[in-house]
Amino acid sequence: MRQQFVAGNWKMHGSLASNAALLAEVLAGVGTARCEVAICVPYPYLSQVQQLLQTSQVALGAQDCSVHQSGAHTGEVSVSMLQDFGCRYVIVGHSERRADHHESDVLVAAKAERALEAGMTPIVCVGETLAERESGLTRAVVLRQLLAVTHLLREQTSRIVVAYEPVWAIGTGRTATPEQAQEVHAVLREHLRTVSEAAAGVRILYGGSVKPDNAAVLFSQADIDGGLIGGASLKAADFLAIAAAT
Ligand code: G2H
Repeated sequence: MRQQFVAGNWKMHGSLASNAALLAEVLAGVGTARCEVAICVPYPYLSQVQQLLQTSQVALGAQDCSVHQSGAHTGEVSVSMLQDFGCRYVIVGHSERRADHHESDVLVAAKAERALEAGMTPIVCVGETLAERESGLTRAVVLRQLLAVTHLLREQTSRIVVAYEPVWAIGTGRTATPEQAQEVHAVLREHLRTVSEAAAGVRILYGGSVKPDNAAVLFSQADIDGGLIGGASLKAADFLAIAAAT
C-alpha cells in the first residue's frame, strides 16, 4: 500500500514574515491530514522553516542540490549542507531547472544519487513539453527521463519518489485531465514494475496546476500517489484542502 504524499514546492517565493504566517496556518490545520506532507523551500529559509516545523509532522525539503560534495562551486549547495538543516527531501530535475539551467538527465540522476548517499529522498521530476506531447513523444520523453535513474531505483527503491509534471501544465492553470495524467503514470508504473517488485511500489506524484477543485479526482487515479504543489502551496487554505483530498 503506497502512502499518499503531498509536497509543496514554494519555488522562489517567500520572506521571513510571509513564511511564518503561511506556516502558522498550515500547521494549525495539517494535523488531520492522512497523507505524508512536506514543504520544499528556498535555501535561505531552510533554517527558519526547520525551526517552525520542529514539532510538526511536516517534513522539510529543498528544491535542488549540487552534484558536487564540496569545493570550488560558487553558488552551489551540497547535500551535506541540506542535511545540516534536517532536509528529508530534495526535488531534482524540476522542468524549470532542466529548462533554465540546461540540466540533463545524467546530471539529474547524479543529483538524485548524491541525495540518496546523504540519506535523503530525491523527488525526481519528469515531464514532457507541449511540443513533445503534440508530436506524440510523451511516452518516450518520460521513459527516457526515468531510465536515467533506473540504476538507482534498482538499488535504493524505497527512498525515491517520482513526480510527473507535464511542462505545459505548470503554473499555466492548464491541468492535465485525470485521464491524461493517469495514462502517463501508468506508463511510469509499468516501467517501475520491470525494474523490480519493490520499484513498482515507488510513489508517483502528479504536479502541474493542482488546485483544491481538481486534487481529489487526480489523487483518486490508480497510479497517482499524491501531488507536487507549486502555486497552491503558497495559500494555506488551498494547500490544506489539497492534502485533505488524498
Ligand atoms: C509544477 C508545480 C509544482 P504549479 O511545477 O512543482 O507548480 O502547481 O504552480 O503548476
